[in-house]
Amino acid sequence: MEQAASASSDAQTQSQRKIIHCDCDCFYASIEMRDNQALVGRPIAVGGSPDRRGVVATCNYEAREFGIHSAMASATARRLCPDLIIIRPDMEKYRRASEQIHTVFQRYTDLIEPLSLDEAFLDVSDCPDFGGSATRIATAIRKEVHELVGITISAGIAPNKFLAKIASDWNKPNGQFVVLPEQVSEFVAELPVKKLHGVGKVTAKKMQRLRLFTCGDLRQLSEDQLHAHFGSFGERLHQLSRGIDLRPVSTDRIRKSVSVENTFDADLPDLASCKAALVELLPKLAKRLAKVEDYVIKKQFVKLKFNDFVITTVEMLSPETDVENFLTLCEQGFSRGDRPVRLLGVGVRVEPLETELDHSGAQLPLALSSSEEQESES
Ligand code: DCP
Ligand code: MG
Repeated sequence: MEQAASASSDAQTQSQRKIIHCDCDCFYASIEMRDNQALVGRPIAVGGSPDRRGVVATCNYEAREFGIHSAMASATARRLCPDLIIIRPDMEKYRRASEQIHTVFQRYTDLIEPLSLDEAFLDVSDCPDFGGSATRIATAIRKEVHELVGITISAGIAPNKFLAKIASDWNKPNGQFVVLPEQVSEFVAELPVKKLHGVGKVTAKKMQRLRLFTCGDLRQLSEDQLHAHFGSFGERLHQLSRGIDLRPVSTDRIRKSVSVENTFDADLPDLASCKAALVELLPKLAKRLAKVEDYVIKKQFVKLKFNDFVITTVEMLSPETDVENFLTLCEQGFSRGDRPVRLLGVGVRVEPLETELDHSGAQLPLALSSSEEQESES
């Protein structure tokens, strides 16, 4: 057994990190149950119609008892559970819930790596709240998400992403699980190889033939032996089977836009008042942009929510935050509703600097695009 010897400098580095993996419970289904209490306690799925060869995007835990799961044909799901209620997805609603959940995350850290609408890694190593206890931070996040969004979320707390992700599944739904640095070796030893990222059906079969069932079994092999069996993946297996994962929480993917917005106590009655309010928002936007490193601006946009909650966003390609452009966008947005405005936002779409260097010097044509959506506030 050589695993104890692997308290290498790598393992020591990672033991100082505190990573939380948050994952909402049956996300789309939870949102639908939140919005229609009559669905609570009954088996429901969100997905396409069985008559149109639709598939299940997700289902609640009641439906899971019948063997229904994501990606299953809706027709099969209905056969397994004739009482199954199938609801059409409302992506806009799920996106809005996801944004709200992120506002909770942002209270604790800027280091957030979203994996999907309902899932993210948070690095809370430097968060001073609750005396720096990641366990208590996770509890607070789960409570706040429940209060703000009305759904439950599970969390895994560990010294790295690999373990945090596994841990968030351990006490699902509406639970959390902690792997303390000193528990890593024991926790991973018992873990089935199938739980390792990158071990699919084929690799799992091969491992079974080699009588490698758990990470503890993998640890019996040297790095060279793992390399001989699994090629370049061998090195990763050597690390993962010891609970080592040095991948940082990467925020790159979230930096898609920077914006500020304001909901006004009294609706802005006309275009002139919108323009005046917009100009007042610009210093705030500049302040927020000053905190973002290594980005280039790709677009400017203006968002308006009218007094009937219809939202419209107007954007244009632009490499800067030009005031005249914002005012033009505001005019265009306002003309789509021509009625009082309750919320106004200004922002820019950004990309990391490296992307820009790839095509530096390219002239950006001026173009306009837009989107309009109906918001049903609850
Ligand atoms: N989703 C989808 N198609 C899939 C898998 C998922 O459309 N094949 C959608 C619906 C889910 C959401 O993504 O609600 C999140 O996916 P998860 O894998 O986290 O599953 P759930 O949140 O639904 O359930 P769990 O409680 O297991 O996390
Ligand atoms: Mg989920």
